[in-house]
Amino acid sequence: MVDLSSLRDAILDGDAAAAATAASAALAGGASPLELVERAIGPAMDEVGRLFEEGEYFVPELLVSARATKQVFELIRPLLAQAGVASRGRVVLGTVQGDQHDIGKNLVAAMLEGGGFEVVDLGVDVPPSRLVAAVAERQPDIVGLSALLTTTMPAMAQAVKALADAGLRERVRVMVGGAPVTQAFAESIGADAFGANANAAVDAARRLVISPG
Ligand code: B12
Repeated sequence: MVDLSSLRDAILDGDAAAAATAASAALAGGASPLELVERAIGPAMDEVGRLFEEGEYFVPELLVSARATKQVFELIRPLLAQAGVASRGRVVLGTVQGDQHDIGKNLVAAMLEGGGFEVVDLGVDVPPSRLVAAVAERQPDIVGLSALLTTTMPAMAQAVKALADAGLRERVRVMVGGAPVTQAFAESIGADAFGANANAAVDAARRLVISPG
């Protein structure tokens, strides 16, 4: 098994150039793009979150780590897309209105792509109107919504309601996630699935396309 500790360390140090170099070396050494996400990027960002909570890291450290992660995603995204055979389905994904957190969403996007899904990433701070327009235009099988703030969880409910008001709710399955989100909350807003992490997101997406509705 390829040693991914230098990639993990580079992300923790927020060193984007070192992260890209370590990622390239790991890929050349036989690691798969998915392994990089599961064994290095995910654990490193969990650790960054923990260090922030404990007061050891502050916002600047968070941002440089997030940037290093993005650099690695640039490198592995085309490979992840190749790895997924025929598309299992299309997912429109975004962080809800008022919320700028995208590290977890980006991990979910990468894992979904690695799992064979086509992902349309709407980015962060997505208002219901933009979500509705994207669903109407791109006709996804699944909508994935992320929220990291308790104050933006209601925006998830508003997004689901906006889909219903636009007559699109019956056409898509909705899955939700993010640190404050729970299965009970997902059910309370009428979402079809909840995923606690990026692996669970892929499992949920697979279930939703097998039994859509
Ligand atoms: C990084 C971070 C930031 C960065 C975000 C950078 C970026 N580009 O994302 C910055 C510095 C910008 C930031 C800003 C703020 N933050 Co902040 N932030 C965090 C932090 C430390 C880590 C979040 C993270 O990336 N975790 C790592 C990823 C991998 O985990 P994740 O996001 O949970 O995602 C996983 C799962 O939840 C799931 N998932 C996620 N999305 C989805 C979607 C679907 C569909 C599915 C199925 C699954 C799924 O899979 C992911 C992968 O496993 C958390 C603390 C924490 N430990 O969670 C605080 C935290 C979320 N932030 C917090 C706060 C308060 C803020 C600010 C309001 C601070 C301020 N006063 O300005 C602002 C808000 C800005 C805004 N409007 O959004 C609070 C929220 C408190 C609350 N109860 O609401 C937290 C919990 C910190 C704290 N303890 O106080 N933050």
